[in-house]
Amino acid sequence: MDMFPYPSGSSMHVGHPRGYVATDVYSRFKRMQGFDVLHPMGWDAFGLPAEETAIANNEHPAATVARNIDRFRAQLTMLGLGYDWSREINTTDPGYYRHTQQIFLEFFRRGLARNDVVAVNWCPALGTVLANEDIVDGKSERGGHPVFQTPMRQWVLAITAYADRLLDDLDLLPQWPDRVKNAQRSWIGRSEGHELRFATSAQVAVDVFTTRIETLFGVTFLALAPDAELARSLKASASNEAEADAYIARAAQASELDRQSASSGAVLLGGVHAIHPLTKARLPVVIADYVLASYGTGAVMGVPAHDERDAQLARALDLPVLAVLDGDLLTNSGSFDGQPVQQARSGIAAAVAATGRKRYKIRDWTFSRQRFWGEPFPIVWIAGRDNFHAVAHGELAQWLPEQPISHVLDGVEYFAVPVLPAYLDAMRLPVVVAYRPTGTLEGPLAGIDQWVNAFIDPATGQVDNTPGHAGWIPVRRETNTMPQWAGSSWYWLRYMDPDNDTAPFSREAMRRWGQVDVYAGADHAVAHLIYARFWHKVMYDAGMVDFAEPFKRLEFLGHILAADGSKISKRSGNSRSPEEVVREVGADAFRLYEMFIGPFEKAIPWSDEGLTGTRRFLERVWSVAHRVIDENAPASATDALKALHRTVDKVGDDIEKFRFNTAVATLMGCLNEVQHRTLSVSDFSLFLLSLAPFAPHMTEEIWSTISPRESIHLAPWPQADAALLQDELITLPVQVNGKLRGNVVVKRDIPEADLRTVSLNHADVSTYVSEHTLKKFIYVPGRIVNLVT
Ligand code: ANZ
Repeated sequence: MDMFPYPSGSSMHVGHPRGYVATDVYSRFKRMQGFDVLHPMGWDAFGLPAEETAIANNEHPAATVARNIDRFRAQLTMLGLGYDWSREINTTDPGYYRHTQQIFLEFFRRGLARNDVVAVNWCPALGTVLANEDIVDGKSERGGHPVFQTPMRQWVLAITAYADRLLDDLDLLPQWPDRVKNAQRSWIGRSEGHELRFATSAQVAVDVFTTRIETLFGVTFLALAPDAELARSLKASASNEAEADAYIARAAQASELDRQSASSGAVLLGGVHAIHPLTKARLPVVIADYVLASYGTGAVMGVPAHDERDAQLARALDLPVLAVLDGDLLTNSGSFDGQPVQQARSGIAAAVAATGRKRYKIRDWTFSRQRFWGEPFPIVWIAGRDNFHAVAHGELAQWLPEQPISHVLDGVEYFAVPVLPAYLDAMRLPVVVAYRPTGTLEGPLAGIDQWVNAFIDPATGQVDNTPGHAGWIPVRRETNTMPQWAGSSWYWLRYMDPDNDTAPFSREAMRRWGQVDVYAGADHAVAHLIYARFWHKVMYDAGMVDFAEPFKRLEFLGHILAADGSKISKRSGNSRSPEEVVREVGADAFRLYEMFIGPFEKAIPWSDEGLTGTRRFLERVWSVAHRVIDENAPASATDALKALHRTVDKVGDDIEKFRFNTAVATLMGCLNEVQHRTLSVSDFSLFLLSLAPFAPHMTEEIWSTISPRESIHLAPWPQADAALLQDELITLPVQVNGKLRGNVVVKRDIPEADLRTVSLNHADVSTYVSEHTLKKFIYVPGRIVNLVT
């Protein structure tokens, strides 16, 4: 499976298809090996870019998207990418997103979807709230507009409830690159520490979270986040409340990211102090913007001797610094002096009755957007508790969370009512062209009356626009939409059962295909992978899937760059269209070039010369093939035969490992070796079969002469003859302490770790040395193995 594209622009440039060609080669290879291969493609088409293009063109985003998809699909088809188009999906198709809505209802009923008033990243220029990952250096990632923190009612998904599993289950993924797993680990950011309480002079206790409780005797102040509730209550007791208010207001202007990189200092609360739980010393209390309200308890015990940010603050406000660690031992710490850190940690925690706590960097996921072009939430709001109780029964009650969700508007309490799966047609986006961001905190749907106003049948839960049905109760549709991440958080499952209109996918289809065996795409995908894994685990808990992780193996590709090493982009004018390239050299040469250009995971600049090279290679394949067919020799020269078998072996191995560039190099080397030799048609077929996944059109054309009844792409992948690979095997004498004890026969390029195991396990060697007694393993490559006990 490819990470499906985002058809926002009108077409692709030559860099885009690299990953698609790779998965195509891989799936053709797997199909030849006899696997039943599902290689699908679809479109991730909700979101800001499509909406903005539509607004600029003054048309409905569905029209923009349809046009872009047609162009993208034509381009992919032109390259001979063997997708099963009968399984094509489009996240903006109502037949798809009704299931996204239905899966959201699983979050809702499990209490994993909240409705909170939270400080959100409000971007006036885009007219929307952005997720933290949509912001770079305090500006919107798209367009670089300023972003402000504003409180707002939002849908929030409780991803933190899954933080431990998202972290621990990374161990179930040996076929993921380590750096990706590490990126996920640091995003989740679990730290283990303690929470402890400080009394204050102001009748309010301050709880702090620390990962370094052994430094407790070094605490010289407490620091509170400006936007934490605690700061508000404590500053009210301060002698300089006005100054504190001004500081809090100033801090609110900056985003969290700004605050961490460029702190605007701190303010000392006059006349307020905290009490050290052991020394009973009076500690100053400050409000400081490097403390985040959303992490830990929103309060920090300041240890300037051992923490850099605390040290900066102590310097700025001229607060004392007290060192309590000397290397690994405690000092200035009363009865704990001289203890090592580990021991002091548990001792001090016990002395102050601190609770062990795990904390996470990851936040609950602000899941609503104030845009038009997204999945509407399958939620309507009903006024008053009586009305809510009138609908909350039967099937509808099964979709309600334990705690009802409500909010108050103009003095009326509104309750969130799920729209049942059977009635989700009522939650399709309206077909209006004239919508715009409202410029207020609310999205465009809030300005469309026929969207907002509806009725619900208390008997069945059906939602409809028509007034006048007896007994139906007026409701207001939710006007927020889901973020772009929603549609891509479950799409692999939809490919397995794309036409199912009663459920997102059937259990049989899910069991038949199971996990995605290989997932390939760009490596900016940390957020996508976390969200997808989260949704998958919720579906797992809901009994919808029976495997805990969605993607078994992950392969990241490097981008193709412009000739000067810069990023290919339409704006910089350095992009070539795939159409142009295909017209010049053909789709096969283009595919072969994208695979040959360099290691799959490395970013590589495009080169027209390289392209000409692969084109010439294919021309030689063509003429050698026709010479061989015309000559129709009964047998091949022995050395040529060996070269062919080695090639099949190596190319298969390389494709399996996503080493496409060395596979192509092997094919090129092989052609050089055999092109002037006598070759039988059936032996040369080995070459054609191993080239077929890379150059599907030309090999098929040649194959039609050799084997007119069968497609080369359905022919079995050839098995290399082990006897002909013989001279790849070498015999190595194995010595133990300088005495010859046996010989091992191994592949010439055997990894040393394997050679070590093979040598130790040799029957005549193992009597003299074992894993335990082995001191030294010495390998003189190609000559001898020496084991020293
Ligand atoms: C005392 C201390 C002494 C700390 C020391 C560190 C070093 P990680 O590892 O990232 O979880 N902290 C706690 N809550 C915070 C908040 N809301 N905003 C900013 N900083 C906060 O970091 C945990 C440490 O970060 C905690 O341990 C606390 O400072 C600070 F030599 O407590 B420490």
